[in-house]
Amino acid sequence: MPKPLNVALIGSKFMGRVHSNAYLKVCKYFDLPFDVKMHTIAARDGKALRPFAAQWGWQNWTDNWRDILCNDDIGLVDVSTPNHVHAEQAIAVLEAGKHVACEKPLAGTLDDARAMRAAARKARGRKTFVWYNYRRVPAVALAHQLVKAGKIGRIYHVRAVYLQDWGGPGTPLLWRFQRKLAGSGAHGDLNAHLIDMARFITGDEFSEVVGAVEQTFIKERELIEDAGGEISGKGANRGRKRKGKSTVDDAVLFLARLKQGAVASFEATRLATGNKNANRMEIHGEKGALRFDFERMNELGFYDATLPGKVQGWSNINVTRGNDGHPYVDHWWPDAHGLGYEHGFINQAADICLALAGRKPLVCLPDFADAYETQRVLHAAIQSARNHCPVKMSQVK
Ligand code: SOE
Repeated sequence: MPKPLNVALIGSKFMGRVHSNAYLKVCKYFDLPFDVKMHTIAARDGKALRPFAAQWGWQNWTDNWRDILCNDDIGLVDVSTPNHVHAEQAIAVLEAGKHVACEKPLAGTLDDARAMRAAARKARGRKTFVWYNYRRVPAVALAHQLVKAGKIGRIYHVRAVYLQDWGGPGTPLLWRFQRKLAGSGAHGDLNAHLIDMARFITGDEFSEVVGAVEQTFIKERELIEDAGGEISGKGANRGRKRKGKSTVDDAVLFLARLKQGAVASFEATRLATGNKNANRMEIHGEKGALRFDFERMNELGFYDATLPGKVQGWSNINVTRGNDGHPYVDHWWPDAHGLGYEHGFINQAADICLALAGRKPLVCLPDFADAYETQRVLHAAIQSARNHCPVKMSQVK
């Protein structure tokens, strides 16, 4: 019988629900070295905690996350709170001798991220993870495997966009629009994913941000009672129209160079009208190309330029076939039954369990040091936008 892994989760909003679902399901679909126990949920809103715990099957609940630190039964703590508390909570967890899995981005600022990396280095034997969930969408994991196998050869271009449109004038002043809570807007929220995915799929690192533009289109937003609310802006005071200043970007676009010579473009926006969650990437190489769109997440476009010209063309791989070795899908459904957003998180919960048991996850898991590299690029892009100049990564410590 696998030994129990008692998990505590801090945060009960959107990611709190997604991660609760992952811990609830992971042992049902993966044969793991641990029996994952949903030990404690912690969140500020004490009133909502009891029903949340009952709904998801958390054994205990507390409105003081620090209660978790002194509970020796808890082995892994999941930090799924707004960006400005990632450092305080993750560092306290590491200092309490526990493993930590933190939501992305690592932090709202490079300074916070650096402190988290330092704490991880000091915390001997404690493992750290960051929920860059798109690495475990089977099509993205397959893209990583194909590039690693040399199927597209030398990479010339990475072209990445993350287009959403929920950030219009009617969206209230959520925490995500307040720099002191989020650090940045669409940039740290969405370009963070694109940078991580580009690093993960290409296996390359950034050498320079050549130029960037940062734009806040909507300068003021309606104040609401529950600023911690998520995208839907639940709790908006429809009656009162008091407004507050948005202090983050609605969109950031930047151009970059990768160390092995590729040139890359990135675009993150919450105002791409008509696009709901279009996390799209195209990678063009000497021997072929790949393209992915999360809104068609079970498919991967592959162009094999080594075939005879007359038969070259984009193939659309339906990445749902476990018998063909498509990543993760053998734990799920038969061919072409498809996976959803939540499965990437369940796949990551499984890989975290494997890593905690000293076993190799199916594809590499980002720890705090890895995620710090993504945070450096986020920082460099903002520096480039604000100073209207290129920023070499060697300048960003
Ligand atoms: C909002 O932009 C959001 O929920 C992001 O925070 C997630 O990381 C992304 O996966 C979906 O959109």
